[in-house]
Amino acid sequence: MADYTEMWKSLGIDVKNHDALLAVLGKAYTDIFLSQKNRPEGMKYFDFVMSEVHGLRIKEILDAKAQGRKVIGSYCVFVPEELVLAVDGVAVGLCAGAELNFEAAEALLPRNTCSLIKSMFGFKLGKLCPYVESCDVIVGENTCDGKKKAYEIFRPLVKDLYVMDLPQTKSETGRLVLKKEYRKFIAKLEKESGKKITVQSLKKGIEIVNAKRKAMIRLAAIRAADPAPISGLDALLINQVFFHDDPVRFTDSVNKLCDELEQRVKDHKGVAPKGTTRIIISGCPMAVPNWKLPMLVETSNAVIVGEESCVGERGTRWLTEVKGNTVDEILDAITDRYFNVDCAVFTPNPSRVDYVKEMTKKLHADGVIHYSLQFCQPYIIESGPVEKELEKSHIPTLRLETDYSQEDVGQLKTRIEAFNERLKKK
Ligand code: BJ8
Repeated sequence: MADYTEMWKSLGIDVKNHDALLAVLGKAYTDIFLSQKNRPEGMKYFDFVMSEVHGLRIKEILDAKAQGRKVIGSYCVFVPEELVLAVDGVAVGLCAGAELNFEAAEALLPRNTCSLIKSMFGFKLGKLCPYVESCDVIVGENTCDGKKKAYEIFRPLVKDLYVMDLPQTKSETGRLVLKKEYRKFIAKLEKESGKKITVQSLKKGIEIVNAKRKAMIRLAAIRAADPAPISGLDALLINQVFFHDDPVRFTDSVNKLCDELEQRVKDHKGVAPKGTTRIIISGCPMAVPNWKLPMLVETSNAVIVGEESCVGERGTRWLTEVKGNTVDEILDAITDRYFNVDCAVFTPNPSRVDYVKEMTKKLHADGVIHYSLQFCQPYIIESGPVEKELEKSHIPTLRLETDYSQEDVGQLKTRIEAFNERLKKK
């Protein structure tokens, strides 16, 4: 990686601590990703992206800013990238996947807050994330109580926090709330960028994002093959890169990888032997660099074949229909698309478990691991009924609760191995 010290300094990054962070991340990446066997050649692009994640990509974003484009950060898949692209903005999903600076975060938040929220504070308070520091606007959302209340404390820490309200029921009123919020968001984006969203710019934004999601849908479908042509770790990484890479280049790279994977399937070539235990992970999103659980699963003689998560199929499986002759009509199509997202903050939320069942069937999975972050009430509470429903359908399910620390690694590994034994005896 080139020397980006001056660029980081210009963003107010704490360069010393940031250097230490990059060293830890680089080692973890080598140990977890580069040590895998039979990786597809196409993963080289994603290895490169990760090696430059705080370097070249940030430079590209700052170059875009210098040309007058606005950088819009977000923490949730309910924030439509289509709208950001329609004002020629740069959309960045902010990650919050590491246990960094939690002491500082806990000075502002209760200790029993989920790791994702603490990480969001940790990165900001420690001045460790060049993405956060590059944003012109950060978009929060009223989803779970944790995030909703945490944004109140987050607001004074950042340049411009814009909070979007979200419905909690899949009712007609809920849909109207969502559309109204998206309308308000358009006004914010137009004011910020000085550009008006037109039918043409909105359709162009939809096309770019649809192409990106189509590539992910293609990748998800290829993983039905046995032997698995790609590891769950690599597939998760691609889902994580989805949030911050240039969308057109990303789409192209995923499609190239899919060409290779389809050939692998024809050649019966995989990352693990045919017949290896196949697992689906369902639950809370895993933001970069949260790789703990997939690493434990895939070093326990199993392969992950799908993620029912916002960093996974919940975030990518729906496309936006390109229909309508006015911005308002197109906004209806965008609202319809996002209203499908079955996050556990919705009540009731039956489509989520239905889709886990569907995924299990189409990806020929042997079992499901339900992953919740500690103190995440929506997913922990929903995990009970999800487990019940899956077991009723003869889908073995393991419920795990964890955080970003490494303290429970041994305990988790034991439980995962015991679960694998159960799946083998099926
Ligand atoms: S649409 S899943 S990205 S809200 S883990 S902060 S829920 S206490 S992340 Fe999410 Fe949007 Fe839903 Fe998806 Fe709260 Fe739970 Fe923490 Fe969470």
